[in-house]
Amino acid sequence: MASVKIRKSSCGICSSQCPLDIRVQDGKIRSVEGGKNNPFQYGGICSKGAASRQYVYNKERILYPMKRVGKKGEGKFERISWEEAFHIIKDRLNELREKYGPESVVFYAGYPKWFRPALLRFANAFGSPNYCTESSTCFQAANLAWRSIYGNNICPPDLRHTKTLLNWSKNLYHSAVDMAETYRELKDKGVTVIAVDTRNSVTAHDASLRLQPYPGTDGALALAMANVIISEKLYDREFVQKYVYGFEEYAEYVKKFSPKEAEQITGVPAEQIVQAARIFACNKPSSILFSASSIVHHINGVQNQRAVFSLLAITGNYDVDGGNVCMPGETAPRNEYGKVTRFHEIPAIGEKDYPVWFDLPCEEANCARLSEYIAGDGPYPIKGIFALGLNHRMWPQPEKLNKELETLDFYVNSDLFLSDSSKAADLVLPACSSLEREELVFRGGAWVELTQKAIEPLGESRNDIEMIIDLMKYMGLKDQVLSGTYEEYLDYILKPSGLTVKELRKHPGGMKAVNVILPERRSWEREPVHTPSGKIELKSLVMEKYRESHGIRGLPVYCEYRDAQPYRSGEYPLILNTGSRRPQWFHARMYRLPWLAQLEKAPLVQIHPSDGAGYGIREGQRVRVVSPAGSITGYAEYNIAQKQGVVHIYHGLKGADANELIPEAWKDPVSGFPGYKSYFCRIEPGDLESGMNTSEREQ
Ligand SMILES: Nc1nc2c(c(=O)[nH]1)N[C@H]1C(S)=C(S)[C@@H](COP(=O)(O)OP(=O)(O)OC[C@H]3O[C@@H](n4cnc5c(=O)[nH]c(N)nc54)[C@H](O)[C@@H]3O)O[C@H]1N2
Ligand SMILES: Nc1nc2c(c(=O)[nH]1)N[C@H]1C(S)=C(S)[C@@H](COP(=O)(O)OP(=O)(O)OC[C@H]3O[C@@H](n4cnc5c(=O)[nH]c(N)nc54)[C@H](O)[C@@H]3O)O[C@H]1N2
Ligand code: SF4
Ligand SMILES: [Mo]
Repeated sequence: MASVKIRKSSCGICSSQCPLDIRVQDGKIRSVEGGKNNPFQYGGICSKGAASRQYVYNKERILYPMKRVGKKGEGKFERISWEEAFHIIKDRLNELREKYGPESVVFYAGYPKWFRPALLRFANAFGSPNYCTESSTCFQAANLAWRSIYGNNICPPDLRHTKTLLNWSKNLYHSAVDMAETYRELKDKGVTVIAVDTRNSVTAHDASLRLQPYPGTDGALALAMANVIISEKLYDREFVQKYVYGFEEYAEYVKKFSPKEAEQITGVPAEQIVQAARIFACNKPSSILFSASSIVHHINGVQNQRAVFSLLAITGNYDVDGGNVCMPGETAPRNEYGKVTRFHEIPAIGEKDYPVWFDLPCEEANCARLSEYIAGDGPYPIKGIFALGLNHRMWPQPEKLNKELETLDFYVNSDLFLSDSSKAADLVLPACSSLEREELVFRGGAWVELTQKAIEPLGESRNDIEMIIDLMKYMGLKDQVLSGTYEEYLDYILKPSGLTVKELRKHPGGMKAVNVILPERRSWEREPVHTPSGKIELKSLVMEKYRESHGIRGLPVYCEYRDAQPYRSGEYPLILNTGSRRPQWFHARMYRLPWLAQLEKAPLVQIHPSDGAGYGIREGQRVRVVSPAGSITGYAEYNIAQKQGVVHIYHGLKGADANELIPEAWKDPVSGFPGYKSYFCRIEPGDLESGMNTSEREQ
């Protein structure tokens, strides 16, 4: 037996990319632990990372390229060589380009981020403006809200110097373990943490003050805080006068949201709103920690998020020490990425429906209506999809989307697992995990790692970027950066840092970049803000342009979603909130890992005990959740951390997917983001089974 070696890798399951120490023997992974001796990580990993061996050696891993032999969606495949796979892709994509134009092919990325720049280059070289990603449901709407006000990419809170942290709905103990230690330390340092969360989450529980609004009412809450800050003259008058546009109209608008009125809308006691506003405005510097999802997963999401972000502008907490601070280079107008959707004369999908997305710009096409565009409701026919990690379960009406995917002339998906989305494909490509490739990881403090390949890729699985490089060569597509090897591509990315792949290989734990650009604060003193007015815009001139055509307002107006008929009529009296992160789940991916699957053996429908009593549903009992769009069955779990009148279900579960309950049209008009976290339902008792059926969790 060969001796055990430790390889310095990183976990690729989520974007935290925690460093891992992998013990390897005879080419097999023996154990996985948090990476030691890493100055920017504390050596801990979450339950998902700890189950890495079950992720890598999973029985559903795809090990070879496969070609469909049965009917579409039947899931019958035959092993083929990479050469044959490339040949088919080349033939079919070129055929579609000739027949329908390059725009008929969509280049799509699921959650993983690491390969995205290469996929974008592939789309550009092919000539399609339709590079789009899972970010049509995640992060970009928050970023868009930010950009509409501050003109640059979203700025994180300066946790080192802040005195008040307004944690507006990030449940980081469950969703971003890498931040947990820093967050925990804030309290010891005397930082006042205010949590805004619809539930008393584990993270909110640690805060000094907790506000618990109804889902999707965050805009009203933030506007009421602004009401207090302005009426009590706690705002930063000098900053506002010099650097802010639209203050008068905004101040007039927030008058409607007195704390008392906001209490009616949000369910947060008026005194708490006043208290939070005073602390945020007076105990400065203050900053806001935001979520990529919870505030923007509503049909009023972008405006609610803008109302939240506006609080930084009126209190002078933008780009100052301890406030929300610009990253180096982030104040400059957008780079190569920013031009993406404008490289092409052909408009991208989503441009007509969501123009603000493109004007600000969000740097990629908007695929919120992908299913409808495939069905023929787009600007032109969509005939092919080249996807890396497409998973239909993330979208509202997932089964319908999968059926649409089956109608495409050509659909190829690369994934680690043979997911149901892959089963709808003509061609399936085997991707490898982060433990089977070298990868660049950039951490805080200008720390850069080139992770080590712990083991060789299983079967014939491949690193997606290497695959794209080879495929582009095979297709004769030219690209400045992807024409060499994977290593040359990595060196290109590293260039500004002053590091090289060769050097990093000698330092498996990582190195500090040679060229470090230190951020300079108070960018607004040196240069105009990159908005049409040159100032921070409380009234967005970009958004106001679409008032007539799309009904979009420049002010962060609050829109009451509960006015919708299904709720008002009383037929669906409960608010449906889905997808709050669970520590052991990662969208629709982790159910196949035995260690994790056993932690929660059945689909849970979380309800408040008083709703349980009101609707005659006992804890553990089977319960049917019915919405105007569909119904699913799960098991009731009483949850006192959430508000009465709200039902919460995790998403992505085959056989009980919460996304079947949400209609396609339930979308934010600015971003197209689905209203995952505030739709309507009713609950009905099912049969009184005592045992839970674990086979329901088969994916
Ligand atoms: N374990 C695990 N970690 C993950 C993921 C995963 O699937 N599993 N996914 C990753 C991804 S893609 C993302 S986007 C992030 C998201 O991670 P987070 O930003 O933490 O988002 P969530 O967990 O969806 O929600 C955070 C909190 O928002 C609250 N909330 C829900 N609706 C509302 C609302 O309308 N208003 C307010 N104020 N609060 C609300 C919930 O109660 C929850 O406690 O997590 C990432 N990390
Ligand atoms: N109801 C509801 N729906 C939601 C949400 C919600 O809160 N509620 N959240 C939304 C959000 S914020 C997000 S981000 C989306 C996420 O939704 P998805 O993008 O579907 O996320 P995942 O299922 O994590 O990943 C997609 C696929 O990528 C594959 N994959 C992983 N690593 C690699 C790799 O290196 N290469 C390749 N080729 N494939 C890989 C995985 O196996 C998986 O099948 O879901 C959205 N959907
Ligand atoms: S938080 Fe967990 S899943 Fe995410 S990278 Fe770290 S160990 Fe992996
Ligand atoms: Mo996300």
